[in-house]
Amino acid sequence: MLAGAAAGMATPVITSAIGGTPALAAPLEANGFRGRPRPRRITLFAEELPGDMVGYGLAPGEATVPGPVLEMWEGETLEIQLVNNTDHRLSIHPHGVEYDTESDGSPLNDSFNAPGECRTYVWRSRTPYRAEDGAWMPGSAGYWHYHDHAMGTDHGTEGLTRGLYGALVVRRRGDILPDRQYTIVFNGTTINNRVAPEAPIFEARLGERVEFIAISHGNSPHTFHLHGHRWADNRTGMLAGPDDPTPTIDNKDLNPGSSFGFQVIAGKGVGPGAWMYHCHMQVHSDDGMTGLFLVRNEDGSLPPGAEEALRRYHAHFS
Ligand SMILES: [Cu+2]
Repeated sequence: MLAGAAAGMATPVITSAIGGTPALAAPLEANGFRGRPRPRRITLFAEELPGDMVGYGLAPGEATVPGPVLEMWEGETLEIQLVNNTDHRLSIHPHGVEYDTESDGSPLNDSFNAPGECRTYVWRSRTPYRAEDGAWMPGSAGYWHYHDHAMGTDHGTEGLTRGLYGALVVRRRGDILPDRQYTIVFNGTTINNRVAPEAPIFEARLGERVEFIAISHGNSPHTFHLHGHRWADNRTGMLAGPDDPTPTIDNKDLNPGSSFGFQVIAGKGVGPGAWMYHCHMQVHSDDGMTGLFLVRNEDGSLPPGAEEALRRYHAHFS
């Protein structure tokens, strides 16, 4: 049985049975948000995992690679208490949000967790604002990511190699929330530290809104390609209207430290089926940087040909 977890529209809290990207929503409205939100506090646990991996998790024993999707609404502040349950120095370092040097997560700024230590990191975000000279400055909204910056080297090279990374989504008020959400990290020549036929199989039902967050780490350039689907090359992956000149793409450069995200309507115009996603550098895809986006029928059943495609995926790379 390959069924992923069901998910509602009201909240982006989603856990995938395959791929391991539990999400953390930021329900500001439920907290009585009135323009200036109180800091929201979460606790993350860094733990050793089988296969020489290390992951972040929202509870002891729940660490995954990638770690949970952390979400903020623009304007919100997130206080992260990181518990280091390993014997290694490690940290958490975000992209895209604002933080003081004490929350940098780098040994350079003496900002990390010693083995067994608990440490709080504070991330701030902001809405677009007008500078004193009148120019508009960007807000924090975007598909970002976080990662270790201290294990092994001063750049966290061992931590990154072993899986200490995850997605950070900062949403603008009014952004459309997905039915399902998946993190894809091209790390070295792996996908989420796995290669085909063990690379993640992400699932959805025909017509569901699916959000992909793509991130890269390591020493190689990559190109991310998704079969049968396309998106607008901007912050959200969506157009503002029929005349929006944003290019439409289905393939995008993904270099170390980069990230982007987009939403698609699963199977829209192409139908259900086993759709590949992969790195488009041939030597990488041939070596197993290939996974599947399995779009089921609306009732959850598999469409004709999907079983065979799944078998071929497993046979081809094993
Ligand atoms: Cu590649």
